[in-house]
Amino acid sequence: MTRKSITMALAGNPNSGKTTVFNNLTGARQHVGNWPGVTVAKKEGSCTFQGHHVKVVDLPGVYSLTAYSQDEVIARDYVVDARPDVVVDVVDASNLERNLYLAVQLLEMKAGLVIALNMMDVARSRGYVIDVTELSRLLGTPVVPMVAARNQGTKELLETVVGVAGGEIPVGGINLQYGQDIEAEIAKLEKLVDGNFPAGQYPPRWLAVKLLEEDEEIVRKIRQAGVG
Ligand SMILES: Nc1nc2c(ncn2[C@@H]2O[C@H](COP(=O)(O)OP(=O)(O)O)[C@@H](O)[C@H]2O)c(=O)[nH]1
Ligand SMILES: [Mg+2]
Repeated sequence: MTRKSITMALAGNPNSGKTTVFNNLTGARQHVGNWPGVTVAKKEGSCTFQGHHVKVVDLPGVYSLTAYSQDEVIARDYVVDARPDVVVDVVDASNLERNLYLAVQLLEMKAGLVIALNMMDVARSRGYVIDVTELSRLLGTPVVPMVAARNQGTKELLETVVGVAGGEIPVGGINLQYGQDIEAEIAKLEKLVDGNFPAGQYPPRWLAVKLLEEDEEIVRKIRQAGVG
């Protein structure tokens, strides 16, 4: 790909190693500000890789992307509003099941997702054998094994991020199926919101599911947009 600027966001559960990955990527090239309108710290940094300028944004650590906490709303809004080229979900390989909950939500949002499968040393020491290729196939998105505490996997992560940003490496998205009755309602709502929502970057199906969940933040945004 030609040289370009790439924006990547780091998402992940608290304690998955996000800050360690962020520091490995950016070194001293980082600064801390605040997310607009709130006192939550926003860390940004950058690095140069294979001639590309990569901006890295550290999102608040969250377990999911509902609207129940300020951190979740910040992370979610950044993914859909700022549209980073790539979202890297730092996943704790020793707590795979719990961590994949967020990964699935990001896949549902059709974020350009790369899984940084961190803490591989901890997973190994507990005797867990993770088939990385199979995990990547199942999720339909790249998975990069890492031991961030020893700066292992950083280069591979950047190679993958550059490949995804350039369109050479495919990323996945998934639609969870909710059964006939709910799917019928989703289809109706999807038609209503599709194209009507000014911030048209939200996937219509995702909006429809959030409306059925009565997600306060999305209901408010839809009302503001004067839809329905
Ligand atoms: N064993 C091991 N520890 C790690 C790894 N990555 C991060 N850590 C440690 O895990 C703890 C939480 O990491 P941190 O980056 O602060 O997580 P955050 O809450 O997601 O930002 C710290 O003590 C790190 O040194 C790893 O790959 N292996
Ligand atoms: Mg942190």
